[in-house]
Amino acid sequence: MNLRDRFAVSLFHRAAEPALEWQGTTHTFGEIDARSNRMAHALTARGLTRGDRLCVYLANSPDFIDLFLACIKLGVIFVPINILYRERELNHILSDADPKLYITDAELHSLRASAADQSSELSAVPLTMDSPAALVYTSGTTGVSKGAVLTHGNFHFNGSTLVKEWRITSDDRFLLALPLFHVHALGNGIHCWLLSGCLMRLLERFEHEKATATFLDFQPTLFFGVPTVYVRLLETAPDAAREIGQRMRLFVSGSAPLPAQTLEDFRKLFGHTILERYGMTETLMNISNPYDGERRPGSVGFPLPGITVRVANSEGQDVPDGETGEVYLKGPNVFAGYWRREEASRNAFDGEWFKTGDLCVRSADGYHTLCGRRSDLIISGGFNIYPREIEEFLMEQPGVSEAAVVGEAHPVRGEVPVAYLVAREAVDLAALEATCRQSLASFKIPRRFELVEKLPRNALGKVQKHLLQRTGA
Ligand code: MCA
Ligand code: AMP
Repeated sequence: MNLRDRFAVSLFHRAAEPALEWQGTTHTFGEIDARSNRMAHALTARGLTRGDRLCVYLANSPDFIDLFLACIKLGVIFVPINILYRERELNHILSDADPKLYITDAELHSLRASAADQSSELSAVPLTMDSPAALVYTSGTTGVSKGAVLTHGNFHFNGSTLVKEWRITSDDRFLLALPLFHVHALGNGIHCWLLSGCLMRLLERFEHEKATATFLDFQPTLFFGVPTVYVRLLETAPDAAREIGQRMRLFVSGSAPLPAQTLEDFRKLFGHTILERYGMTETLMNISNPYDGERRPGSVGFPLPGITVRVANSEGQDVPDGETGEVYLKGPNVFAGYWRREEASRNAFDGEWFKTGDLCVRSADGYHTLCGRRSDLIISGGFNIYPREIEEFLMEQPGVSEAAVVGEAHPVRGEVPVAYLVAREAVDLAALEATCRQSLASFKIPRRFELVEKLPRNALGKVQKHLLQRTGA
């Protein structure tokens, strides 16, 4: 049993049903099955076989889905790359994943041409739920991005759990506007769609200026967003919001904290309480507010069925309800380790428990509320930024002797990065910003650079970032 067998509930048994709307064209499940089979033959013709890696640097499109399904069917390991990454970030992933093939727009063009002549039938490759399906790169506190190995079983468990818990059925109309290179859209979006057999309209990206028109036109019943998307949707005119809310069944938020005020403002405008849940690349979804029952503002709810969660102190012992600890968890959702990094994989676990690095408090009635992280992490518009990576980059630049990057509150993006620099000689800040723009993904570029005489440090020499945040406000 593997993901291909599970996707057959839609790709084979619902072959004639409408599956995907993309830029005015509707594809059936059968067409998607055939397209991905042809793509699988085209990849085989390029020499790809089970266990090889395929890196994909593409925006959302049906081709992206074809490539993912082709990999699932062949046992090729799919490696999606954030399209906002620049050369430096790309080079690291390309050398680490060691792919047989790397697909950009140009390469896609020729691959599509060779797929067109291939057979739409494909024989089964022996794969199990333990077979690796994807490597998804996630940065760590070390600043080095690591590939999380996600198996067929991880994706299947996650998708089927969410379908059940969030009551997703083939009657749903699902609007997906998140980037497919992250697990929010790939692990939750694509899998909930294919396992439920609903109709999905895929957008190239979320554009807030067009959001109202898209919602009114497609009339979705199901939508997944990051908090920034919900803040943007608060700009919707009241009449349109009411109409959208009447058709809608479920709005889900995750990837970053949803402010309680946004949840409340959204409820007033659309008449829906957003369901907030919590996940990670390494574990897919862990904890979710209930479909029925109270969706508590500021809280992420209860562990999903089959997942065991503990809240632990720094010695790994359980803390009582009401006290802060780190989220430890185990279950069929937990990844198979970091690609070719045995030590990092070992360090991520305490025995059988995966250590998430997220801090939380559990209430007496079982709701979990996240309250920060053990390590530095800035989340901007749902994209993760590890300050250490930017600090190291800044310190490589001429004249910069020290750098500290902190998150500053932002009304739409949640947080944005700001850099504090100690210079050993004159630093041209405009040139520095231009260098960042060339080398780093747009969301990682500090929104401000401030020169300071020295960084505040504690007795151990560690930079006290909270002091910078205060002076920088
Ligand atoms: C953002 N930008 C993009 C895209 N998204 N460019 C191309 N394609 C995209 N898909 C760039 C823009 O060029 C711009 O760059 C900046 O980001 C902000 O764009 P703007 O139009 O102002 O958009 P916005 O209204 O602020 O909304 C941004 C967004 C985007 C649509 C919310 O941030 C987004 O799609 N975020 C989702 C990220 C995500 O899926 N995370 C899940 C990670 P410039 O600033 O240079 O002008 S998985 C995860 O965290 C775990 C597992 C979990 O729990 O889900
Ligand atoms: P990633 O490494 O991209 O998978 O991001 C995972 C991280 O996003 C988690 O470790 C959390 O810190 C954060 N995250 C995900 N969902 C939520 C949420 N609902 N509230 C707060 N933080 C979240």
